[in-house]
Amino acid sequence: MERPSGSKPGISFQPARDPGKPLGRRSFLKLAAATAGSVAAARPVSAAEPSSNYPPGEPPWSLSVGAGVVDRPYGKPADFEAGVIRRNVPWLTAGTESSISFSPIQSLHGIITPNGLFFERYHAGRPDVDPHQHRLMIHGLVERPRLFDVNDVVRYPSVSRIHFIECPANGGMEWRGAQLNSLQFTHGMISCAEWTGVKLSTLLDDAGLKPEAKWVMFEGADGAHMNRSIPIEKCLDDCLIVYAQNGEALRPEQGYPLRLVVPGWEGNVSVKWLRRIKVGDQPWYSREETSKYTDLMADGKSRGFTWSIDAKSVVTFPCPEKPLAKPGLYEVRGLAWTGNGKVRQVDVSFDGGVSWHTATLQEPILSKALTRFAIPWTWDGQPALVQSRVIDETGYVQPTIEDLRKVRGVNSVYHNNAIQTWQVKADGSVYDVQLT
Ligand SMILES: Nc1nc2c(c(=O)[nH]1)N[C@H]1C(S)=C(S)[C@@H](COP(=O)(O)O)O[C@H]1N2
Ligand SMILES: [Mo]
Repeated sequence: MERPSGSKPGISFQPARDPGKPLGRRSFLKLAAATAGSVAAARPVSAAEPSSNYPPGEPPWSLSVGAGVVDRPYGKPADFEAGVIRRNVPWLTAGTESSISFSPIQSLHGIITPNGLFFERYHAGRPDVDPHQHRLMIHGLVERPRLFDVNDVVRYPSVSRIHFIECPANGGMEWRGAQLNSLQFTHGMISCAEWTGVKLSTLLDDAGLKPEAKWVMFEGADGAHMNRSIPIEKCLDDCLIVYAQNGEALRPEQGYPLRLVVPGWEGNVSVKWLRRIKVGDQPWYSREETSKYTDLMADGKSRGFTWSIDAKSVVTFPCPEKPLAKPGLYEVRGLAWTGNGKVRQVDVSFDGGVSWHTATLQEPILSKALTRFAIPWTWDGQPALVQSRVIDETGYVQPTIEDLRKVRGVNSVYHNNAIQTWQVKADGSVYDVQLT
């Protein structure tokens, strides 16, 4: 297929690979079934249904007494929303204990991810931590080593902040080409919550940092004992030790009962089930910052400590799971975020990046949080190539996948923040493609 006129010469159009071929036919069928199911659930009621249920008629649920208050001591979504769930990609990892579940961002609204739909990433499964037996140790280069229980942490002055967490492997399968025909799978390793806890600086001040303190190691209570080293400047800037997520205790999936949140940095450093904080004078060079979470470049060398999440955005409607029903006026919607602070501007293209239109940013626009954008679009029923491009408050502009590959090659699985292209076909269906 030809790129639209006005685009750079010599550029060819590369559609999403059939995931069934390189990845095994059965996995593809599972993906296709999952996608088809959620699309069907979103379809409007058909004209064949009895119109006596519509106003001024009365449907059955208006003519009887509803359920009482005792059957749902803890609420849950409507049964009709059963397709809005986290999903995993079976071929991605050897087992589910070292895997990832993707958030259904194609079905979410606003900037807060409901707790039951927050993406999950485990290196050794999800431990069942007993909060009464859990302790947080602070030791190393401090004047007063500490052993806190959860209540000790809760007694400190509290703060609530809205921040995203994104695994740097989000989009990692798309480095070599468009691979997954699904917004959930190309971008669903991101979620955003209101976190409540204590500033890390408060706990470190209380323990008393020694003058040589330069780095801090954080370790989880899971079987992986997952641990990362973070420079003291970031620790004293905006890191949080949290015990609550969107108003309730952290979910076990997110690190119950205590978690580190490192705003704007790759999700891996936000250590869950936090049990140990050790202050030192140099990094620990743990597995997660040497063999993993480093970026293998084209020349075979690796970049280390690539913490910050660069600015990224994606159109969430339309997308493969949410096609266009018919020509007409739509509000095109999406999400933008940056580890550098706030989102300044998002532009949307309907012709594969030839022309751009500035979208409206929706309030609130918070630092290191998801930001919503929207722009009206009258779709004329012709094929289109829909993209979004974010510029953050530092002036950083989201790159194309070609630009990223020029600098970084295709060896890495991490930090792919490229502009996403959705191909809209004349029948309104939407596909993951790359313009190369
Ligand atoms: N203790 C511990 N912390 C952890 C992990 C883990 O496996 N064990 N996974 C990390 C990774 S790789 C990411 S991307 C984030 C994911 O956070 P979430 O599962 O709350 O979405 O947690 C990080 N913290
Ligand atoms: Mo991750």
